[in-house]
Amino acid sequence: MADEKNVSKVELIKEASNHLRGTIAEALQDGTSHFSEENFQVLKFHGVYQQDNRDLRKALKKEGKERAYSMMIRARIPGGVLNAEQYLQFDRLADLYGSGSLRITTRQTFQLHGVLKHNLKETIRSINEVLITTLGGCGDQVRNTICCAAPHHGPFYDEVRADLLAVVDRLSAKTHAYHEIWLDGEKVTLDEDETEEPVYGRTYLPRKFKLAFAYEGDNCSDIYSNDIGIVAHRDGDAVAGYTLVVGGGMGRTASDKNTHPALAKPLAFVTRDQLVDVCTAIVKVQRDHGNRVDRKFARMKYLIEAKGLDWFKAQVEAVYGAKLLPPRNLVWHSSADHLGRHVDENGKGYLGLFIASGRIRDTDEVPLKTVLREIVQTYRPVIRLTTQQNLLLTELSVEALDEIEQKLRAAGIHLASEFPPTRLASMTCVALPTCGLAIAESERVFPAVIRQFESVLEELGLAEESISVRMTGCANGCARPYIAEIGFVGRALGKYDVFLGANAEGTRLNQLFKEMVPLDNLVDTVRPLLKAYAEERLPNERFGDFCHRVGLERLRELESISVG
Ligand code: SRM
Ligand code: SF4
Repeated sequence: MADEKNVSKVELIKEASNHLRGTIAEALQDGTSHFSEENFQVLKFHGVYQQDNRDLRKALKKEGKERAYSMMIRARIPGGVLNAEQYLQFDRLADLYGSGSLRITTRQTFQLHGVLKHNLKETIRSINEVLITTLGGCGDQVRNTICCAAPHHGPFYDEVRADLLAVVDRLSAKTHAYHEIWLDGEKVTLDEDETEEPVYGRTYLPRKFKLAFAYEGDNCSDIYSNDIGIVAHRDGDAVAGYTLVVGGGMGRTASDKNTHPALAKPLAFVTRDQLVDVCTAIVKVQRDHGNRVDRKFARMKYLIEAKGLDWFKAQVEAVYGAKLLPPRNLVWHSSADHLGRHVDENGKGYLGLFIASGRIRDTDEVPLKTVLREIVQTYRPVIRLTTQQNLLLTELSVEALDEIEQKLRAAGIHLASEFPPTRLASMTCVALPTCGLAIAESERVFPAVIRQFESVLEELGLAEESISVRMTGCANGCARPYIAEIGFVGRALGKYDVFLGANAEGTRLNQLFKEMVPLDNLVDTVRPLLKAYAEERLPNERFGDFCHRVGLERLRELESISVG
């Protein structure tokens, strides 16, 4: 690696970081408000993003002052499962050191925003105190591994959970740097032939790497947008094995037509015994062959595209040491989140709450954060964060569910059944003011967009339809907008590209319909298409399928007639 030419700057920083130490420990003591570029890159591996308040940038610059720096901390919570103590710790830290809100992400974990550099160590230490790590929250390694959040019980689900944890364990970074820096762990001296990172080596992976588990039939975790999607098949009450799909990813760069989102493709069927080793082999193939020169093309999807799936499979088989079985056929019955009131296989109740944009905060109108804290303190539920930024309160008695529903209603917090179906299927990314890559608003403007959208649906007699609408503040695709029936993707401040025609199962990408649509015109742009959908749809046809069936040309015609 050291003598390879032209590797990207981040590769050099990783290599020089001594397994992610950099000079973070020293920088934590230097009294400044922010980290150097090198430490900024290394910190990501520890689950920390250095950000600044972009609302204040211009004014501060004018006054000759430095940016308002703070840190975003992203935890790693495999499958999104938290106990009450862990939830309450995040709730507390958000007020104590963060900006007062908790943010559920599209990969079912928590982010804390607004943590000042001098509080960073104490915040990370406190997260670890409740046995949650932030190592692997970000960076060029395996990120938080996601899974359907429904609280199922029984041997099949227990086996999937055990396999998920085994995969996470094998593919997590092993560096001692994390303990040394944040938990004042002893420095460990290794023998010469020992390595701190048996899977990753000195330079980790070429790029971020994402894994998702699903139970066959239920694609609520959007497996096709991951580097590896792992689908559990049933054999009676046990796991028969897993179909692996590989090479998914949403990211693109608006200015480079060669970049694009991709859906993962079926690779192989593996038994439970094979799963961890085959996943490790896939990661190693990407480690050794992925692009380390141009980060725009460093995700595994581009390696598979460049070399072909057959080549890729042969490499995986060579590293694993045996031929792999062909993948099984995958059929999806649902991809909706597990919202509303349910009783699980053990007779325990659970309540799936819709959390707009995953943001848990108190506002003047709704004390959401306070009420959730009180509920968690009183009923001690197991909390499950979903991959659609929502939250499930689980393992509750039916009486407790009644009481919780009453408390929520009394506080003005709507239950999932009280929202229009389209709202429940919506997502946004964070974007401004914290995201350094945002070029347009998302989370902050979406409430007005979705309300306007819902009134058009109502007017057209479509209020009961579920149409997935996802918005992002740039082309990176953090809310997976390219597998939404309607995707609004920020292209410039106040302007969005509109994508249409993905399906509800998450197995078809949408297509670019119109570029640079002003925020105020987004809903009017799709209104004529919704009208045509209301009038011309086939029985049970979803909006995404309608758009796909009639095609872009006709959709554009409909829109231009209405504008004209
Ligand atoms: Fe993301 C970068 C937020 C899920 C694709 N993402 C970022 C950063 C860290 C911006 C940065 O690099 O400076 C954003 C921080 C914003 C903030 O202020 O909090 C950010 N991404 C998010 C979250 C919080 C969005 C949300 O609203 O929930 C999600 C956190 C997930 C987690 O817990 O790990 C989040 N990001 C995703 C997803 C969806 C997913 O994984 O299912 C994607 C698309 C899938 C994929 O990876 O292809 C995604 N984020 C990106 C990309 C484009 C990657 C690429 O291959 O090109 C970037 C930019 C990059 O990596 O250079 C990015
Ligand atoms: Fe930031 Fe873009 Fe991701 Fe939104 S999609 S959080 S704007 S990187």
